[in-house]
Amino acid sequence: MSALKKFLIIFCALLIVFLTACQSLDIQASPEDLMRPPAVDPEQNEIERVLRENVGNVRLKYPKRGNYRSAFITYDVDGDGQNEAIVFFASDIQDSRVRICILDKPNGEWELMQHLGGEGTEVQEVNFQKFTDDYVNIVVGYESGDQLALNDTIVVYSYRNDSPANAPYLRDIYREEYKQIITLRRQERNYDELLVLNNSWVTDSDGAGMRSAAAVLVRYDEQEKALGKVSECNLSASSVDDSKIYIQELDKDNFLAYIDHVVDKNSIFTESLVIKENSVRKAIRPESSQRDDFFYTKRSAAFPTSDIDGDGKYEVPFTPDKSAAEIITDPLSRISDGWLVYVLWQELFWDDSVANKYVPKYRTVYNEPGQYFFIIPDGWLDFVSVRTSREGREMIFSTKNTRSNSKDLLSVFAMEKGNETVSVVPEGMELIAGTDGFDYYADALATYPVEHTMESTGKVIKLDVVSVPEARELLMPKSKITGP
Ligand SMILES: [Ca+2]
Ligand SMILES: [Ca+2]
Repeated sequence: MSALKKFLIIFCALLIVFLTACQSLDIQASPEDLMRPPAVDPEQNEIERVLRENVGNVRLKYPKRGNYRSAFITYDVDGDGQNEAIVFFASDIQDSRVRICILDKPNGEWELMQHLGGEGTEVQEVNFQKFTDDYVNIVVGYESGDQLALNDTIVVYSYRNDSPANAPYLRDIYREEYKQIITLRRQERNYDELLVLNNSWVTDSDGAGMRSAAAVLVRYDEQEKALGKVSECNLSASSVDDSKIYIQELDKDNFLAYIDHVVDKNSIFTESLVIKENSVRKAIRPESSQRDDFFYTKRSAAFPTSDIDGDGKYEVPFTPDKSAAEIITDPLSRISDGWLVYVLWQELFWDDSVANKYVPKYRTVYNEPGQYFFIIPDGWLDFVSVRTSREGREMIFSTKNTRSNSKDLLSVFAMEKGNETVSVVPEGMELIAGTDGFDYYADALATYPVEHTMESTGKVIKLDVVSVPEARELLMPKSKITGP
């Protein structure tokens, strides 16, 4: 071995030792390092110093949710190209009410400009929105702190610092009771509007009180030169505390809002609203044949409003029970296997008339043990039934003839990953989809159109079969359905 080769071997060996040592130094952090708080922004330190110098040793309040959760929120509210700082605090233990304060740099150094009493005891969320051309507004959701309160409060602030002649000032320009808030931006206007859901207490004609709820459209009014309520619509729910809202663009300037209201811990129903021009109102009108949202959309809480086919429009699921099934004449709704749920996905047909209503889009069978939906092809309606096997995770579709001449058409199967008891893929099945929890398989049990004799008339029809590639399009794992 030459001297050069020896040198190279030793050099490489040393290099490896050196690199390994570097790597392990990188990875190993001492417990002290891990316990050290993250480095604090010096600007935040300065803001905090100025704040405490002016208002004393206060307790800072952090927004509980939303995009801005820092105790020191910096944003260019007045549009002068330089950020202001918004801070929330409570002054002492006795007085837990939140105050909002704004700091700015009028002369290059942070100064506390103003602080105002907020509303309630905690800050839920903070947003910056543009309701007009002029400037950005600060929208703050305050938690009331009162267990018995029906609502919390949203307060909209403006901050102006645009004239040397006037002192900068922060003021509240709008407040509204709220439980849920959604921002709407109409392309035509290019400004924000708010859809506010809140609870209320109404008294009926007998003088009895009952809980109610409403949706309020809040917008800047050009005539009034102020932010205000432009429209209000009573809702069918008695509370919007846990309602979920899904917004869909109807056209460039109008929206549909689907609200999943909680009925009890197991069930929900959907109310649909249209937000058009200066109004918010129910999409399905009282004079419509489908005026009862509850009746047409009540279902298990396991099925939220979703865009199941990803076309940008929401579908509202419905799991009709026996009495509903008699009205929504749908033979599949009588599926009574404990593993399976018949789910009818409806689309809201909206044409701005009283004819607005839900129309069936997909008829599906939901397989609970395998967590998947299977869309029933239109040609199968009335003629096909389904049974389960393999701990409920396999569905076998067959013609509805009497037992002696019933023919199997298709089998779909969900194999749970890592499950020991069902670990062998049934023979002949092909993999068609997969998720973190399951692999999905299908097998076409009939490969050419099947003759089916209708029991009532004796008429013979030819039923289309579903191939494995077609089954791939019809099976939807629940975890892959896009929610809000
Ligand atoms: Ca600014
Ligand atoms: Ca859709």
